[in-house]
Amino acid sequence: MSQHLTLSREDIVRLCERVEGAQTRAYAIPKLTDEYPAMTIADGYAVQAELRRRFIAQGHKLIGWKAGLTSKAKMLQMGVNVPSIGFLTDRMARPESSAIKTSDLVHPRVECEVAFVTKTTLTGPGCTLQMVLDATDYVLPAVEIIDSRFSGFKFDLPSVIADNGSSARYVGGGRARYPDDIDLRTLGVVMEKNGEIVTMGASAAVLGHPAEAIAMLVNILAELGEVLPAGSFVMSGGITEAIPVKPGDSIVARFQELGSVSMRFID
Ligand code: 0L1
Ligand code: MG
Repeated sequence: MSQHLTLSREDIVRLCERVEGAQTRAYAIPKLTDEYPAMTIADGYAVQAELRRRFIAQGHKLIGWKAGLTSKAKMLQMGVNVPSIGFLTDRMARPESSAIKTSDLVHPRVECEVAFVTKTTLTGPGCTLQMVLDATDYVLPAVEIIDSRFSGFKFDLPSVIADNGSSARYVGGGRARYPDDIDLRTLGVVMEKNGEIVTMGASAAVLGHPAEAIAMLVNILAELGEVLPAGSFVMSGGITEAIPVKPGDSIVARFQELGSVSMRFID
C-alpha cells in the first residue's frame, strides 16, 4: 500500500465495530476521518480486512470482489480521484427479478456493471488487461446496490474503503458470454427506473475497458498480500453514476450483447 498505517490495532477494531454496526443495523454514521483526520488508504483497507475477517468468522462466504469508483462519472459524483476495492459475500447476493428490501439499507443506489467470473488464479503486481481476459471464464451483466453507511453519502477514500466500498447487495443476470465473443470495451448500457430511462453509458467509461478495472483490483489485492482465486465473481465498477432507489421502484438494466438484469425494491 502506498500510504502507511496510522491506526493502532485497537483503533482498527473500534472503527470496524462502528462500520459493522451501521451495516448490519442500517443506520448512518459520520465519516471516520471526522474523528481520525490522518487516516490513510492503508488504514481504510485494514478496517475492511477486519470486517471481512469478522463476517467470515460469522459464516459468511467470500464470493469475490468489486472494483469501485472506476469511472469518471462515479469519481466526479463522489468527489474522489482513485478507484477502490471491496469484498463480496454470499449474504449480499440477490436473485434476478427479486424484491429487494430497503428497510435493512440506509440510502441505496443502483449502478450497472460488467461482472467477470474467473477460471484461473490472478496474481499481482503487474496484472494486465490481457491476463484478466485470459483468466476469465465468462462475463455477465450485473447491478450493484451500493449503500454508503456515511451520513448524506458524504465520505472520503479512507472512510469509504473502511465501509467496504459501500457494498450492500448485487444481482447478476442476463446472458453469460465468453470474453472473446464480444467487444467488452464498447458495450452500451441503459438503465430504466419505473419504465423511464434514467441513465446510460458505454463500458469504456470504466477505466477504458472493464477488464482494466479487474487488473487494477488484482494489483491492489497484491499490495494487501492477496490473490484473486479461480471461481471468483468480480464486478468491474459502475458504468454510469449511481441512481437512488426507494420502496416501490423497479429497475431494469439493459446491456448490449449481455441481456438485462431487473429487480424491484420493497420496504
Ligand atoms: O461501487 C462503487 O463504485 C462504490 C464505491 C464507493 C463509493 C460510493 O458509495 O458511491
Ligand atoms: Mg459499484
